[in-house]
Amino acid sequence: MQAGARTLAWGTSPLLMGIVNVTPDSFSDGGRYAEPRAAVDRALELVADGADLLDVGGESTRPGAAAVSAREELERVVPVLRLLRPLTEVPISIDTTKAEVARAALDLGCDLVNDVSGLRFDAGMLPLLAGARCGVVLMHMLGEPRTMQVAPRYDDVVAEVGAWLSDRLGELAVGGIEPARVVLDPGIGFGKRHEDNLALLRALPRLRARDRPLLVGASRKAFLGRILAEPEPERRIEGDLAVAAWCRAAGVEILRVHDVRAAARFFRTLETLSEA
Ligand code: HH2
Repeated sequence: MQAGARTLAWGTSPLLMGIVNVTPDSFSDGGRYAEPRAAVDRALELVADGADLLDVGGESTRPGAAAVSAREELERVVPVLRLLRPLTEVPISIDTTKAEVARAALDLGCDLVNDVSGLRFDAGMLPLLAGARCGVVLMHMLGEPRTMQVAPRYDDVVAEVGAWLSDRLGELAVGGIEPARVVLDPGIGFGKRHEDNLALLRALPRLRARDRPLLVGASRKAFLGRILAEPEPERRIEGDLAVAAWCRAAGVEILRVHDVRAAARFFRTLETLSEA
């Protein structure tokens, strides 16, 4: 699919979206890359490790995280994007729910906007993206990060998330964002109980509306901590790789991961084994 000036081409394994958190309070790598130069070095390391895309974010969305102002988010991500854009040709996505941040990122050459609110939090986001050529990651979240894990409830999580993605895709189309530019994401961990996350991962093919590509972001998340009885997010790699194999078998197009090197080597091995 076309995403801004760049093209995403699907293969037998999902494309790897490497996570670049420019936040002091990310749940998984808390503040390590908050300095622009360090974030750029990390991004280039992810590309060398095999990242097919980069997702740059300046606001933590972990459960309970406090919102940051647009100004603060801009101060975090703009220096990184300005330095990074000329240094790599891989598509860059901006992880933001704010139209002002998305606009600045698109002006600096970002190719996709990854809005975990499903373009709900900022009324300016839909018209902005309608007037752009960028790719759009449309993710399902119940509520908002501050409260989403308080008491999430579904009668049938797969049917409800699937219907929401499909309906929202239609609303985006009415607003001027063609479905051909949109990637769908069930939003693992965003207003979901443990069993909801598992049900969604078990039913991935059912979440695909209008043949659009699927993105899964499960890397280091709490449900893996629970399965593995592992409190340290950075020590959940076995869970990440199991999810990677699972998503590959389910035909997922993009996997959002922290440890790109491990995932790339894992897929390279699987691909070599499956060559006829
Ligand atoms: N998960 C996180 C952030 N952005 N975007 C999409 N499309 N899908 C996801 O599952 C997703 C996302 C949370 O992970 P992380 O960026 O590691 O942590 P933080 O929220 O602290 O930035």
